Amino acid sequence: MIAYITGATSGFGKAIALKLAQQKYDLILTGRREERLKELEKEIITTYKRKVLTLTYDVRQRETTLTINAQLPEQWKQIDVLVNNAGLAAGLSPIQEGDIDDWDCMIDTNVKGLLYVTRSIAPLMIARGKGHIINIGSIAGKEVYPNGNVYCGSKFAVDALTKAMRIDMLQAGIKVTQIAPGAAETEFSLVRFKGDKTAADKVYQGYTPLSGEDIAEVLAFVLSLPEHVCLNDIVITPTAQASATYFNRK
Ligand code: NDP
Ligand code: 8X3
Repeated sequence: MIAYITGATSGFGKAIALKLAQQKYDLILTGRREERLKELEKEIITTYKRKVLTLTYDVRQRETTLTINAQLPEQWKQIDVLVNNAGLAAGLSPIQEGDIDDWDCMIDTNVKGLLYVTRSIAPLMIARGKGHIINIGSIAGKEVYPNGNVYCGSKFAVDALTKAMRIDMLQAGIKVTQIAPGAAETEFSLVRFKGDKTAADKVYQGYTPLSGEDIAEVLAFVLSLPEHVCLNDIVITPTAQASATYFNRK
């Protein structure tokens, strides 16, 4: 079994890679930070004895993404699972004050990047008549919150595209699932606040947030189900979170 995971250099993607390695998947792992991909490759080979192919690229680069995936070695083309995880939030400000570069970055990564990867990999699954695409959406793709505007819009797009993929690939036998997490402590907030650790830490104060391992656990459960069962959409929050903005902080 082969799983292809985008954004495996940290957070959810890394935790999912380790969990699926433990479950005997060989892995195609992508991200922009090559050194981290190489470290993870070493860890997986040493600990779990699985095969790993690392691909260092930026999902925003259309030609690079399409070319790298078109040139996958023959033995790596039988992809059973695609996890569209690479993504980010950049900034948190009202739309009338938003940084347009941040908007482009989020839309290019979370929406267009996800589409480029899916467009590359889905035909390989369809040719085999099986495969499972798991998109990492967000509670921000279910509810809009103050200053979340473009990030929320990009994740609403993931929500819609997940439904569209399930419809378009139904006759080909492809499963499509969205996992939509709430607050999870990864590098997400550090990236959103551009390295401001104090602002990032504040997001997770007073309650226990989700971890990458929590998401990996749920994803592994999704993959454990029988061939005729497809979990379509999973919203997962910390116990202390009831909506995008309502928390029980101590
Ligand atoms: P992290 O910042 O820890 O991980 C993000 C991953 O995405 C990294 O591996 C990063 O790799 C990769 N990535 C970002 N931009 C690009 C790009 N242009 N090209 C290729 N890879 C890229 O955050 P999370 O693990 O939390 O985020 C993973 C996903 O989960 C995202 O889609 C995020 O929106 C979503 N999410 C996060 C939540 C949270 O609270 N943490 C909640 C709900 C959803 P690299 O920098 O090496 O390229
Ligand atoms: C990340 C969760 O609520 O910060 O997608 O947008 S949230």
